[in-house]
Amino acid sequence: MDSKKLTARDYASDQDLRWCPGCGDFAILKQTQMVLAEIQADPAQTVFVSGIGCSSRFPYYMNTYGMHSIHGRATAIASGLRLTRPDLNIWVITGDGDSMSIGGNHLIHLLRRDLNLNVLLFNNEIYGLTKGQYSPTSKQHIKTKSSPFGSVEKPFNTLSLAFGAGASFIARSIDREAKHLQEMLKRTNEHEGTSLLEIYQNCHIFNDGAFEQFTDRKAQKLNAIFLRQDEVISFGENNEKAFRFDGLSPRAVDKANYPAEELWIHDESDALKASILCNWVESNPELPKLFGVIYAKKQSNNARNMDSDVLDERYVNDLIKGRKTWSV
Ligand SMILES: Cc1ncc(C[n+]2csc(CCOP(=O)(O)OP(=O)(O)O)c2C)c(N)n1
Ligand code: SF4
Ligand SMILES: [Mg+2]
Repeated sequence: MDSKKLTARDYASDQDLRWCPGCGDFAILKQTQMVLAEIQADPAQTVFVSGIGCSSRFPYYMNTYGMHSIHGRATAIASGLRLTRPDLNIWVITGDGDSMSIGGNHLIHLLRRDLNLNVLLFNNEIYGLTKGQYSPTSKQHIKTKSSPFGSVEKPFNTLSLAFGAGASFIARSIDREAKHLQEMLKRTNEHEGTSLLEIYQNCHIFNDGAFEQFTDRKAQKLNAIFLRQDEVISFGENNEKAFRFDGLSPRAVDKANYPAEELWIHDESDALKASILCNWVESNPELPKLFGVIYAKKQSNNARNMDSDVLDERYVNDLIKGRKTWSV
């Protein structure tokens, strides 16, 4: 890399952007390019691997290495790349259909293996590219081309799914919150291991307004909790509500009635509390949805060990020359 300071524009390719005007993907692309400029990522060492979907067109628009791969298999292809090229900074771009329908199997095993990859899950709660069928994250009863009478299935709780699969980093942001999205992209990149960043993304053609309750300033206060490390988890129109533990059960209380130390203070490294956030807060329809870093496990460098175990040539050579192989 030459010594010239790179700007966000340097990470943009010369390809025409083919997303519908107004699509949330534009904002995510822009914030990603800004973050890469901020950290001065070397384009020659950076790779974006995507599956199939509108969101998966992302690598075309990046002036880095990239691969628009196979539906649901970006996670598998990126895993192979990670194991052979530990020097690269690898990002996986996937949609809610790509990662949770056809690619569900590969996503959970990547999270379990915890290879050092950054996964950006563009969740618009719909299949955009194929023109508006419901997806595993679509709200129940949604009427789409493939569910004309309303969908029957309950959507995945994405946070709980990731936590259950053993994810070491789980975060959520949204296309319209530029600063927050930038901060989450940086955190995603910094984490050693598989980092899952779910990004709510508006598909204004097939599922417009699905996340309006989190972007409209007034509605956001009632419907979203923005988690901050070491701060009381608070919500409500005037941030007047918080949680207080009754044994292992959190109860919503008026913040003013308790000293801060008696309230739930967010600690992203606490696995038990992360499990309560993912499995209880997130799935309670009466509570706001979570944004920010929900869980970030303090790593013991397992991810690196696994890379080097698999890559250790001596091990492979011993295996091939050893007694447990034979020629036919
Ligand atoms: C093997 C295979 N099955 C189905 C398809 C059709 N297909 C292409 S993209 C897609 C879903 C995309 O939805 P999502 O991942 O949510 O991406 P979005 O377009 O919403 O960004 C489907 C079903 C395909 N291309 N290949
Ligand atoms: S169909 Fe939806 S997700 Fe796809 S480019 Fe258009 S607005 Fe974006
Ligand atoms: Mg989608």
